[in-house]
Amino acid sequence: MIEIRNDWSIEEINAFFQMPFNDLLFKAQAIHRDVFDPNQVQVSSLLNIKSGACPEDCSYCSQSSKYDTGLEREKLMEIEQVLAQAEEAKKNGASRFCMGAAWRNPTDKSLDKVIPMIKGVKDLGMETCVTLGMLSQDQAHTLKEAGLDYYNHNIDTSKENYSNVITTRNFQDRLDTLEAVQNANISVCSGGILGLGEGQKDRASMLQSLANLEKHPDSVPINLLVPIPGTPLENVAPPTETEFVRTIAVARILMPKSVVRLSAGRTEMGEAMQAMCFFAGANSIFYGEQLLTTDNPSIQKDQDLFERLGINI
Ligand code: SAM
Ligand code: DTB
Ligand code: SF4
Repeated sequence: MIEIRNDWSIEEINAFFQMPFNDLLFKAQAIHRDVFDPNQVQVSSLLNIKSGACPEDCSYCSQSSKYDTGLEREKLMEIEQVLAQAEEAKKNGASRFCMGAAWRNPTDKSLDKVIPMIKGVKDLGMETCVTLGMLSQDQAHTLKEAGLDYYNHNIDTSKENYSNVITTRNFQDRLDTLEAVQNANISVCSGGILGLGEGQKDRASMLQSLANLEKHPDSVPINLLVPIPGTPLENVAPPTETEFVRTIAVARILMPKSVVRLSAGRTEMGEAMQAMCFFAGANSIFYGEQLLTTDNPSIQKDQDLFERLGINI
């Protein structure tokens, strides 16, 4: 029986990070196959429905108005265009469609425009996810009533490292929104980014914050920073490959029943690296040529990868 805990100590988590690599991966894989089909990966597609001009200063992001990244600002997409993209994603095999907006938080007026998009995507028979920034409790209830399945809201890094990366909000703001989403009975998708200049202790602390939430996030995206020219983090050295894989493995061990998503950064990862992430317990990816503003591997490339690894979507 797999035990679900939310009282992980930082010492226990650091000890996982320090295990011999093979022992760590073996442990993570054993837990993984106890809970999930080890050869099944869930695929979600992303669409940026509102691009650029975000008032936040997240120092990794192409869409912050504080940095000159050359990204064009665009207003909220028309619903017809959104639904056409969702249909395309469904045709390609995606089971969930995730819509992102470069907002600090949605206004009630803008939320009213997103609601029909959620309903439209649901009517296509897909699971729905949105990521719109901070939410009030009322807004979370409104999204639930619209039929929303998942809300993505990443804690991004450790509480200790947070103010080095973002200064326009604090770590607690993120936790407050996660609580509002959980209170509204919407499934939570929350994870972070590696490669922000954090250390191993930060990775452990970030996973501790996720794993000690009252309820584990249903989905935990682990992103590798996609360096964006013009942002403060454009030249930060990436984590080593094994450090990245270790983080996936520790996420799998701490949150056995959560779906761990190998998220941004896959264009820079080879076949063996991605295979190792799946072995360590990742069982979801973003599928389709585009993430929000940056490239993702082509569908053909991912289909070839799955074929070679014997993975079903
Ligand atoms: N504005 C909303 C928010 O911040 O929650 C939603 C969109 S925001 C772009 C969604 C997530 O994408 C961020 O929380 C961050 O984890 C991830 N992200 C943004 N830029 C990234 C990058 N350059 N590399 C990797 N992940 C990134
Ligand atoms: C998540 O954790 N990663 C996705 C999704 N949630 C919204 C976003 C990745 C963004 C990568 C950079 C970009 O394309 O702008
Ligand atoms: Fe805005 Fe989200 Fe980008 Fe931060 S991560 S600048 S909140 S779009």
